[in-house]
Amino acid sequence: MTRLYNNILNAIKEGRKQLAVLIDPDKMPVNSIEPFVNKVNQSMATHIFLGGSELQNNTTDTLAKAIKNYTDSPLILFPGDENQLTNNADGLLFLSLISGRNPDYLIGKHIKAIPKLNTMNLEVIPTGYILIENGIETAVERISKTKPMLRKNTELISHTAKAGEYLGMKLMYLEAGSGATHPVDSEIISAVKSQIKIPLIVGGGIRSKTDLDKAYEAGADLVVIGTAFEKDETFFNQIINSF
Ligand code: 1GP
Repeated sequence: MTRLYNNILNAIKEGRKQLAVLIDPDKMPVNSIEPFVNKVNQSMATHIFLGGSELQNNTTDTLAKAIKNYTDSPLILFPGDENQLTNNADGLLFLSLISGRNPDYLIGKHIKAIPKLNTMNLEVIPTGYILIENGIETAVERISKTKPMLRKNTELISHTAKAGEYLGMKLMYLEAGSGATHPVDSEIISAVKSQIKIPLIVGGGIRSKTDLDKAYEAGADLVVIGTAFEKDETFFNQIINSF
């Protein structure tokens, strides 16, 4: 079952840039889903991602069900741990935090997820996850207890991505962290893009149409934006019919 992944590859082949709107379950009340998802539907967004590094109240399952009522866009889980898995989504980014050396986030939590995943029908997409320094400590750094890669270490970052590709990962995700003050630099995106053949996702701290275009121009195939939509839903107006 590789429908979601093939659609990502096809979009790249056809020169279509992709955008995922990230919904953090802790910040999205269920009764706000309908108006929010309607805005997503009218925008250039191609995917909805659902998840957070650490959830206070686990409403992922209820939210996933509600989201699917209002959209045909693919809903992909972006979970901090196995408790956020639900069969009400279409797919799962099976993230391995390859910028860090915490075994729990490289393989440990993945093993714990298997009993649940075996009962589900999600399209599981192996994804290399690389955390890049952004100026402030983000939730991923705090919770995973790993240090982000330094921005100046462009070569090491691109070698890490290449190693992930050789290990069989199907997507590579450059992450500055949710709410980052400094999105991933264009130089880093370009350097990684020139090393790998798999699709490149970029997220963290992207707050304007200019930031978005910069990430695409540097080589991002799919950009993820969460905070900018949470803080100001009028941001959707900037990206309506952007293609
Ligand atoms: C976080 O990359 C995503 O994992 C999105 O980040 O919330 O800063 O848009 P923002």
